[in-house]
Amino acid sequence: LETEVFPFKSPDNGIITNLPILDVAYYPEERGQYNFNPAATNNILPNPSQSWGGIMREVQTTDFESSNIEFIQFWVMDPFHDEDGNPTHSGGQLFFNLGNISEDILKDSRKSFENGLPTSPIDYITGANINLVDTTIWGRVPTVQVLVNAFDNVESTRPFQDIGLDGLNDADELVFFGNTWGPDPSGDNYHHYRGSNYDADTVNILNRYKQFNGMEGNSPTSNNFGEDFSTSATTRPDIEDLNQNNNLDFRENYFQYVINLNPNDVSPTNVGNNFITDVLEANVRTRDGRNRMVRWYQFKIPIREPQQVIGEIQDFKSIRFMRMVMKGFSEKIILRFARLD
Ligand SMILES: [Ca+2]
Ligand SMILES: [Ca+2]
Ligand SMILES: [Ca+2]
Ligand SMILES: [Ca+2]
Repeated sequence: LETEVFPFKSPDNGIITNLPILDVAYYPEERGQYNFNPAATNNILPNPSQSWGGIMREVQTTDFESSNIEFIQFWVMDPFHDEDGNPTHSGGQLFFNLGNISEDILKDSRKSFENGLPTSPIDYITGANINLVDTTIWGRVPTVQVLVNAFDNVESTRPFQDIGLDGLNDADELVFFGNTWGPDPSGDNYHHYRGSNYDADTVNILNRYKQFNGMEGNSPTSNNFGEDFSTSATTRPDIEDLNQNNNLDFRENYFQYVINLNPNDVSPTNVGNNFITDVLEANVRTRDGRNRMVRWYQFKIPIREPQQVIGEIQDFKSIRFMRMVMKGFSEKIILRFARLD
């Protein structure tokens, strides 16, 4: 609830609001989508502290100078709190990148976009559709130009297009990458967080979201839901063009900011360091009727004082993307963000 983090804020119009929250769960031991690290066995990575995980998005107001944007500011629920966190967590680092960030997720300088893929099978024997795709180390990319960011209108074609950035369905992934990676070699298969099979197996809430960011099968049409509710995550094709300017941007010029996330650096005695500007403790009543202490930290990063400048970027006039990366963790960590501005 909003009042947990902002106890003195009077609710707008007397309505008690649920605070918009972004939960980020990072599993450094697990192979993510399109990670073909040869050291992985059964999808588990041997040196988790060398892994990284990140999310990026486009920035709508790109000129930070004329719009006077000075801080990245957010609240995080204490991930190391002894009541529900891990006080002996070995920790890691949280990076923020602001600037030009590559959209070329499958790094090959080619733009992957599901809606450019053929709407019927590719057959190398008959030659059907083979001129519509090029082969890359990651799979297939369209050779055609498509300017409308939408799937083909005919519903029956969806299974040929909604197959992820690799341009391969599971069967083709097996042909491409062999059978050492399991039944989903690219690791890109989607599953809605609700599902009869999840219910039957009483899968917990975190595991229910593990495949929700999958890009293969995340846009089923209603005849393919397989449940009596919509299992679609998005009606939009997955595409290596986040800001939708019809361009694959693969420059990496950005400002970098680093926060240390470990039980020593994120503690009530460290306010004033590590970009922590405030700490808040609140007793909340949980749904099962217990009283529980919840601690939130406020972080405020002055964007004019980056720790590092990567590539060529001089000013804050064209900040087109923001990326958040977690690195250096050897065990799972869950970050609950409130008001990430
Ligand atoms: Ca690419
Ligand atoms: Ca795929
Ligand atoms: Ca797959
Ligand atoms: Ca998709």
